Amino acid sequence: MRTLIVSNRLPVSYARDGDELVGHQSAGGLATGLDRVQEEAEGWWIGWPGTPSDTTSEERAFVDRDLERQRMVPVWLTPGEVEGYYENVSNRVLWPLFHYLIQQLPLHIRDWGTYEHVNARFAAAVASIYRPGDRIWVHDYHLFLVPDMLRGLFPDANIGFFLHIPFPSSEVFRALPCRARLLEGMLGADLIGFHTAGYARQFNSSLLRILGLAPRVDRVQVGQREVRIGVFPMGVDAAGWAAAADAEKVPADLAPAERDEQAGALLLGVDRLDYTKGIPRRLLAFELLLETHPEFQGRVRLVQLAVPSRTTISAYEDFRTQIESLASRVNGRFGTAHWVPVHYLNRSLTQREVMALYRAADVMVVTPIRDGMNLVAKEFVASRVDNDGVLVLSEFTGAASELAEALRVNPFDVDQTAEALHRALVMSPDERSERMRALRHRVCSYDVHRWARTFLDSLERAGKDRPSPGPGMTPAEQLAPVIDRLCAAPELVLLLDYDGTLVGFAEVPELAYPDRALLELLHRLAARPGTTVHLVSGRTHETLDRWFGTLPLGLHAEHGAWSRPPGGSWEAIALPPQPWREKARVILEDFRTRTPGSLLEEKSSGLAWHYRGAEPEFGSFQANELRLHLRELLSNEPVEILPGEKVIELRPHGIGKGRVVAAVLAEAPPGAIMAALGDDRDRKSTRLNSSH
Ligand code: ADQ
Repeated sequence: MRTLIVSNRLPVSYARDGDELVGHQSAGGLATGLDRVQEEAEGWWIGWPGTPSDTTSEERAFVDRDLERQRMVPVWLTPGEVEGYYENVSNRVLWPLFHYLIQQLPLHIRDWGTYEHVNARFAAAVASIYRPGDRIWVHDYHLFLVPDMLRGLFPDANIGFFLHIPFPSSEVFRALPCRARLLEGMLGADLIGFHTAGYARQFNSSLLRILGLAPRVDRVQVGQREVRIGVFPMGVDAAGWAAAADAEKVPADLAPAERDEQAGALLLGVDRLDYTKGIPRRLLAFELLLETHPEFQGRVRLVQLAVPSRTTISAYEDFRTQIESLASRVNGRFGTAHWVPVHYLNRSLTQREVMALYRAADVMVVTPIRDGMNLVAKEFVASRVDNDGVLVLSEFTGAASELAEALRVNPFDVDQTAEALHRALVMSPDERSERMRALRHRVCSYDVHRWARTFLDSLERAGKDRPSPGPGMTPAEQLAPVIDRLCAAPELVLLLDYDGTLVGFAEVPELAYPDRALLELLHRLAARPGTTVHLVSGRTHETLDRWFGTLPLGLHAEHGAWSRPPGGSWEAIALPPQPWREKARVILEDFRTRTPGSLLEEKSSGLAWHYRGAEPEFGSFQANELRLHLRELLSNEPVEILPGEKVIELRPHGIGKGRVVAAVLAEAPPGAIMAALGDDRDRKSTRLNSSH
C-alpha cells in the first residue's frame, strides 16, 4: 500500500550554490520520522519545495525532475500565495491563536480565500498521483481544509490528519472567523491525531460548541461517516541521536560552551526563535538565579541557541530585539572580564553541533509558554547515553504529559523557574541519573518510528471500519419496492415514531397533537389483516394514552420506559435510580430561564429541555453550551445526553427505543416482517429510520 504524505514543506530545501540550485535533505522532526514510511511503503511526499524567490523556469524544471526521482511532488506557490496562505493566515493568525496568543492577531483577519485556494492546490497535487488503495496522511495547520477537499474527490480514500501544534480551548478557537470551515476541513479525514489527550478533548469541545456534533471520546459521527480521534505523542529518532552522541565531542568552534571545570555548569536552551518558546522569561529566571544564589556567579553560564525563523514577520523581529537586550542586560549586570553569563547564538547549527551541546549540558532548559510537543526536550534525553543531565521542562509543552521525571515548571512563574534551575544545579548525581534513566526509557521506546507506525496502523483500521453506505435513510426511489414487499407480507409489524414522522414539529409539544385524519389512518392500519401497529415515542404515557388510548395500537412512551400492548394496560419497566436528576434539573432550569421560549419537560424516565420556541440561533448556541455543561457535570453518571430535534434529553442508561424493538420482535408471529419508520436514530440500538 502506498502512503502519500502531505505537508506544507517538502523534506528537502534548495539553496543557491554559485550558479546552481542545490537540494539539501532536512534533518529532524517529520523528515526523519517519515523517511522510513516513504521508503518502506513506496511513499510519495507532496509539498512546497521552498526554493529561492528568484528561481528561474529552467531551475524549476530541474527541481521537478530532481524531486520526482525522490518520489516527491512539488506544489509551486506564487509570491502572492506565499504571502496570503503562509505568512498571513498560517503564521500570523493560526500559529499565534493555536498557541493562545490571541492579542497577536491582526485587527482585520484576511486572506482566507488564498488559504482555501492553496489548500485546494495541495489537494489537486495529491489527486494527480492518487490511486485507489493509497492512504493519505495530511500534516498540520497549514492544510486544515485538505482532508475535506480530498474526501470530496475520493469518497472512499483512507485519509489521516495530524496536528503538530496544540489544539486550543474552544473559548480561544471560536475567535477565528473561519472556525466552522476549519473543523469541517479536518473532519474529511478518517482519523485525526493530536500529541496529547488534552488537545483531543479541546477539539471535541469545539466540535460540540461550533458544529453541534457530539463526539464520544475517540470518535464522532459525521453524516454517514465515523471519524476517529486519536492521541499519538510524537517522538524523535532516539537510536539515531544516541548513536551519534556516542561519537561526538563539542566542536572546537563553540569554545564558550566547551565543557571544562573552570567555565562551570552549562545551562542550555535550543529553540527556533519564536515567541512561543519562552526565551525572555527564561533569561529573567537565569538572571534571578544569579541574583538569589550569588554563589553561582562565575560558576554557571547559559548557552542559548535560537535559529532564525519567519524573519519577514515583524512580531519576530521585535521579539529578537527583546531577547538580545535581555541577554545584554544580564551580561552587563553580572559578567566579568573572565566570565560571560549568557552566550546567545542567533543562527542555525548543524545537527552534529546541536547534539554535541546536548551532550555537554548539565541542565537543559525547555520553557516554552506553549508548545505542541517540543522535540528538543526529547532529543536532549535521547543524546544522554551517559544517563546524566537534568531536564527542566515547561508544563505547557505536550512533552510534559509524557516526561514525568523532568523538573516541571510553570514558565510564567519566573521565581519558580529560577528555583528549578537552582534545584537542577545542586541535584545529586544519583538523582540525576535515576531521573535520566526513566526519561530515556520513555523517549527510546516511544520514538518517532513507532509514532508513525502507530498512526498509520490506526488509520488503516479506521478506513476498514468505515461503514458501507448501508441501509441509512431510504431514498424515495428505493421506497416503492419496499412498500410492495410490506403490502405482500402475510404478517406485518409496524413500529412508528411519532414527532417528526406522523406529525410535524410544533412550537410547543402539546400543539403537535394528532388530527382526525391521522387517527383514522392509524385505525385503518391497525384493522388491516395480519398487521400490528406500535407507536414508539419519547412522549409521556399520559399524553399517548390521552391521544391514542382508544385505538388498538401498541403504545410505547418515554422511549420504552412505559409500554401498553394493543388492547392491554400500561406497565412501566423498573427504572434504574437517577442520582443525577437533581443536579441536572438545576442546570436545565437555569437554561430554561436564560433562554426565552424554551421549556423543561419532566418525565419519569428523565428530563428534556425543548428549545423549538427559542430564537433559532440563540437556541442552538445555548443547546451546545448546555451539552458541554452536562457532559462535564454528568461524565461519571449512568445517564445519556441525547440531542434531538430542538431538544436535549437526559435518559438513564438502558432505556431506549431499541429495547422496544427487541420486545416487540419477541412477540411477533414467525415469519413476520417488521418495519420501523422514523426521523431519528437511537444510537445505542437499532435504527428506526429504515425499513427491513
Ligand atoms: P517546532 O516548533 O519547530 O515544531 P520542536 O519540536 O522543538 O519545535 O522542533 C525543533 C527542531 O529544530 C528540533 O529538531 C531541533 O533540534 C531543531 N533546532 C532547534 N534549534 C536549533 C538550532 N539552533 N540549530 C539547529 N537546529 C535547531 C512543531 C511544534 C512542536 C512539535 C513539532 C513536531 O511547534 O511543538 O514538537 O512541530 O510535531
